[in-house]
Amino acid sequence: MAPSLRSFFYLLATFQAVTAASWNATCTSKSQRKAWNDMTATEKTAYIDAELCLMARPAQAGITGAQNRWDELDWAHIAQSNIIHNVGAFLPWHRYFMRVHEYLLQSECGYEGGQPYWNEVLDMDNLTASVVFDPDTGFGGEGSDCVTDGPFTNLTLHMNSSSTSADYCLTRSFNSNGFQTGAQTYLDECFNTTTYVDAFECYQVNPHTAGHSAVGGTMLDVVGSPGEPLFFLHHSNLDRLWWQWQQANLTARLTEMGGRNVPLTSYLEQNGMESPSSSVLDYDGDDGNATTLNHNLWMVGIMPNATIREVMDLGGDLVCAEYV
Ligand SMILES: *[C@@H]1O[C@H](CO)[C@@H](O)[C@H](O)[C@H]1NC(C)=O
Ligand SMILES: *[C@@H]1O[C@H](CO)[C@@H](O)[C@H](O)[C@H]1NC(C)=O
Ligand SMILES: *[C@@H]1O[C@H](CO)[C@@H](O)[C@H](O)[C@H]1NC(C)=O
Ligand SMILES: *[C@@H]1O[C@H](CO)[C@@H](O)[C@H](O)[C@H]1NC(C)=O
Ligand SMILES: *[C@@H]1O[C@H](CO)[C@@H](O)[C@H](O)[C@H]1NC(C)=O
Ligand SMILES: *[C@@H]1O[C@H](CO)[C@@H](O)[C@H](O)[C@H]1NC(C)=O
Ligand SMILES: *[C@@H]1O[C@H](CO)[C@@H](O)[C@H](O)[C@H]1NC(C)=O
Ligand SMILES: *[C@@H]1O[C@H](CO)[C@@H](O)[C@H](O)[C@H]1NC(C)=O
Ligand SMILES: [Cu+2]
Repeated sequence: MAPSLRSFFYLLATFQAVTAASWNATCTSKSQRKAWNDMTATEKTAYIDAELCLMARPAQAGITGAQNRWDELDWAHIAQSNIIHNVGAFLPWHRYFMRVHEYLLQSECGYEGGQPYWNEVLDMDNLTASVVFDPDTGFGGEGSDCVTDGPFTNLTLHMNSSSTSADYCLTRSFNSNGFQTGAQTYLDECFNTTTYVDAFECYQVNPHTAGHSAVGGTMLDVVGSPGEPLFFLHHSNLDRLWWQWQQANLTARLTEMGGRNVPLTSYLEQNGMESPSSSVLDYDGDDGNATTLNHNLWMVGIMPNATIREVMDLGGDLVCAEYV
């Protein structure tokens, strides 16, 4: 090979080595998503540092009031909480949200790993002893006014259900009892379901609620919980559970979607949510009242709209990840 050509390939290889981030291109190198308890101290530090980087980076999506990338991610969830929960798109929307978060870490904050997950079932016996709450290598512990130790001490959030210029601290209040619906018997029950509709309802009600209740505080806010960094570890774990369910009959479940596309009135009332507006419903991509593979997944302009079809395969071009 001519020297110039060789150095060209050398440069290309170097470039690829430091450029972990790839968006929606042919999936050749999947993000390795590890359990927090399996990560080295160096890997944990890299992830936490990248989270702090997102919180320090200027807003870019043109969302009124957003002061940084963290606020924008929070807003993507807040603005749509009445259309991404209690519906078929619950699991796919949150899968896409995990991917967008992971991609921002990789593309804007130099993070080279994959999105970690919290393997919650391992911590059922002793929530407070979980490695995720370690103040030095994890996310820190409780705080009823503000979290008081760890990297997110006094973390200030700016988005809530009624304002994009709020100013409040991240809080946590552990609840071991509330965590118990994440136990193995509940996971087995969900894994055992045969239709997507039964699966999503099951995963949402028990394993999903478990992590939100367990951490408490901001995490318990059905609207603004992504202000809590542990949200992304919890929802990646939930996504992993859905993927396990899909893998149990992959040929069928790579395309199996369904369920209502507007939450039950009782759910909206219970959570003090307004009915979704026609500006969202008119562009949902579905023909009727059921969630389809054509359903539109919106990220408030942080990244392009996707369809549910694009996120069904965890190892497909858009998500390009695997749980290890
Ligand atoms: C849980 O772990 C904490 C910290 O390691 C310990 O102090 C506590 O006694 C444990 N609780 C139970 C019920 O084992
Ligand atoms: C967090 O805020 C409290 C109250 O304002 C303050 O006393 C404390 O020093 C702050 N901690 C850090 C690490 O900034
Ligand atoms: C949201 O923040 C605004 C502005 O600080 C405040 O007035 C409002 O009470 C907050 N809403 C909720 C639901 O916390
Ligand atoms: C799984 O489903 C089968 C058939 O419906 C039932 O007999 C079994 O008890 C279920 N197992 C679990 C763990 O839910
Ligand atoms: C996979 O799902 C399809 C469609 O529901 C079904 O016909 C088939 O029996 C399933 N295969 C297994 C191994 O469960
Ligand atoms: C959609 O509406 C039809 C007619 O009211 C009903 O039979 C069907 O169950 C609904 N589908 C969903 C997913 O809610
Ligand atoms: C993306 O989805 C949003 C929400 O439904 C919609 O308002 C917007 O027009 C879509 N953008 C594009 C480029 O299709
Ligand atoms: C991913 O790429 C495909 C093919 O170019 C395109 O149709 C699709 O809109 C892209 N999706 C996202 C979310 O970027
Ligand atoms: Cu959510």
